[in-house]
Amino acid sequence: MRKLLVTVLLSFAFSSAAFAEKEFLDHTNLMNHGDGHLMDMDGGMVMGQNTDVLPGGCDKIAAEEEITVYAGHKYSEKFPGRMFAFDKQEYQFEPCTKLTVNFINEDSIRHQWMMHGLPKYMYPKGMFHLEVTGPGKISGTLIFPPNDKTYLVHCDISQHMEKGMKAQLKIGKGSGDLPSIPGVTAYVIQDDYSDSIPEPAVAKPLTAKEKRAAAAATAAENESAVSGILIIGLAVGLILAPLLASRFKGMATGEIVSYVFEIIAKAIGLIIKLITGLISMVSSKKSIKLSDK
Ligand SMILES: [Cu+2]
Repeated sequence: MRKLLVTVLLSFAFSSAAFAEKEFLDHTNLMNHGDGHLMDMDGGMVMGQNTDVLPGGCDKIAAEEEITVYAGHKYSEKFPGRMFAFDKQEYQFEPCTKLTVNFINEDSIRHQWMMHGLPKYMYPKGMFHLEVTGPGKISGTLIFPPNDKTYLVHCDISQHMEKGMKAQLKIGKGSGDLPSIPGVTAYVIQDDYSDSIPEPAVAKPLTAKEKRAAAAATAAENESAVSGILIIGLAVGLILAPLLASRFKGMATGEIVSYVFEIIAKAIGLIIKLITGLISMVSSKKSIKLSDK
């Protein structure tokens, strides 16, 4: 009986979701939210879908094309130091092309194929965007504007672009190259994988004698600071005491209290003015130093 129970429990554990390979999902059943925005409840999303509106300057759809984009960790293996990548880093199409993108995510995390810089009058935020959470496929369509331009395509999940999931898409002749496209253009920050990295400098530990000397110096410093403040306080008290005594002669207790509060309020106001003045002085000095890049 016990053996049977163990077997049942084990087989249940191994067949449960935690142990199963993530299933590949074909996101075809999307809800249309309008404005080219489609979604499902399984992490699939399309934004900026446009299958029929011609961008200004296009007389007609010049060509109909279809591509399949693969996204995943394994595509970054040929780029040292990168973690994620698309299977291709560069695309080129003719102006006014209608393009359907089949986006396949091969990782068990969220990836996107996001284009920026499209005309905002027809693409919300100038974006065309495909997204899949976990292994799966999603498709979307857009129509390119007529001008030669280079568009950034990337995954916008935190750090995925910096870690390699980045490409450029040229319409016509494009408008130059974007930096840090893996395998296409130079990295803005170049990693160093040579073995000539110098050993980090290690601070020499202090000897017991040096430690004692340092402690004594700190103590002396603290002491002198305390006695300095004490002397200033005493001096101020000594000067103010006779002045206040003559001032308060013949005043009622209530009057004295309100007078003292007034002085305190004035002093605080003065200190705040002084501090703000100092801060603005310091910050204005800093802002002058900024170099134009
Ligand atoms: Cu990603």
